[in-house]
Amino acid sequence: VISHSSINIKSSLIVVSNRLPFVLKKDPKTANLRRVASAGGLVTAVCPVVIKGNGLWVGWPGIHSSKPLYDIPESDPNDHTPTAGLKSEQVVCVDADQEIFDSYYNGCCNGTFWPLFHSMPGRASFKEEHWRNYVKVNQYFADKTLEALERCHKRKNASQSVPIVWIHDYHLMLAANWIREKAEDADLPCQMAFFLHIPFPPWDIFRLFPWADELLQGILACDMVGFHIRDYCLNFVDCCQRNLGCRVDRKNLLVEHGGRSVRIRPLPIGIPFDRFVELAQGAKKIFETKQKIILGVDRLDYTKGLVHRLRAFEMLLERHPEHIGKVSLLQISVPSRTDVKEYQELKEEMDQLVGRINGRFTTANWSPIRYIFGCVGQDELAAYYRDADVALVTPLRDGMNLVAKEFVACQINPAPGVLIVSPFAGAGEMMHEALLSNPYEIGGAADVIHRALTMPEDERTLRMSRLRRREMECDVNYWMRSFLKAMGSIEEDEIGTTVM
Ligand code: GDG
Repeated sequence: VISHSSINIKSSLIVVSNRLPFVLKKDPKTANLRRVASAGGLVTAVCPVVIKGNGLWVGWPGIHSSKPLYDIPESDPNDHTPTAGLKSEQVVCVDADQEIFDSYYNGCCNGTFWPLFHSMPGRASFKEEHWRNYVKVNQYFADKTLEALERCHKRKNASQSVPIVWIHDYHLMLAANWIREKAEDADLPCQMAFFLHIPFPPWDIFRLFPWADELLQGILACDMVGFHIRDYCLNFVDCCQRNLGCRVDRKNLLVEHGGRSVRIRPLPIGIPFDRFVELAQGAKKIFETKQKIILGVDRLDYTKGLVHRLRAFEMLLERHPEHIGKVSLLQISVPSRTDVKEYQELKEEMDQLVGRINGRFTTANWSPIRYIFGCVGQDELAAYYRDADVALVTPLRDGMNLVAKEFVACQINPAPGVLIVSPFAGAGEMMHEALLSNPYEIGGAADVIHRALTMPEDERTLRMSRLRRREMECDVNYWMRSFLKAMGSIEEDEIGTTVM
């Protein structure tokens, strides 16, 4: 468990995200609800700060209920995840009619914003009904956040600064609008921030969205807006200037809107580095082979460049046949959005391609591709990260990509492997010692894999030690502290130093 004891938070934090940090499941026998915690890096870093500052978390609990959900169960005594300390009174559930929620979530969030913001407008649908339901659900979230803010003000002590409302991701780009309006009317002062986990696209893509201005106004209702990297910040600033005619300051990343100056900040997310190191130290060895392993770990999503990756690996075996029988690609593809047609089609395409490549190259004692369609446990994942010779992180577009960071954290062996990363992932922007590979250029990607497989050990060691040092220092707690500092909620000297 990561300790935040060093952070002196001046205000309570209200986190607003589509999902709560746990889901509620109904016990089939008793019909009672119980919590099932999620243990992602975000939750690990943010939850302790919410708990410590006596803050709240507003979100959807993963089930629709006919009655409003006020009685949130306390956590299970065996739950040792960071959400366990979150008391039921620190949780505010948002719910909506299932049809409205589906239209908001599958229609607008995943059918429009996900492809559009990943610069794939051809895959985006623009339906007015989905947009109307997106507006509605964002209003529900705003109402519930107001409830949370009221609770926070009631128990706020005199020494605390005003609460911080921190809204997450593309599901909730409008909510701040109504939160600001209603909080002002109800005299419930707060500071508001928004963080986008996916890329913010260039203006020429963004403006395809018919209600683009409303989105910008929604985000600009916040006092501070964070993106992973500076490019996304600049895209956003550009859109504010060109769509809304705002006055902007590109150097200092400021946007004037509604008589306020909104701060735009690059806040690259990190991972719980120490936890991954521990996992890697404790994980059992899984590979029993002397063959080299190239590893891919992704949700099965069209943004992750999986088809391109398999083609590049096939090209490697064509161009450099010396690797045949000596190198395997282990691809773990986690099922995602499986009820959506495009994702089903992608699965079909992957199944066929894996079958074709394996059919073409397999010998009696070796297969080129090992393909897992499913989720593996974190221990197992850490063992793969630790023992792989090459990691292929080659999305067509990706906000950051945590897999690249988790791989380097787990590379604790004296003779480390090589990270290959796409320049179109936020991670590609910061992890300078990785090999860059353009996923669209299949032949070039094959050559980069060959270079990684034949790289001398001293070069691998140098590159990996620098990569690891950066991720260790700029971990997810560093991200959390940078956010609080940007909100003026902790002192400068609590941030520590950085290596970029
Ligand atoms: C969004 C943005 C941004 C994967 N397979 C297994 C497994 N995983 C875990 C990894 C990693 C996470 O899933 C995937 O994170 P990514 O960052 O790669 O991707 P998104 O889910 O698309 O996340 C992204 C992120 O938000 C944070 O801001 O970096 O750009 O798209 O943590 O470890 N975990 C387990 N088994 C698996 O098989 N246990």
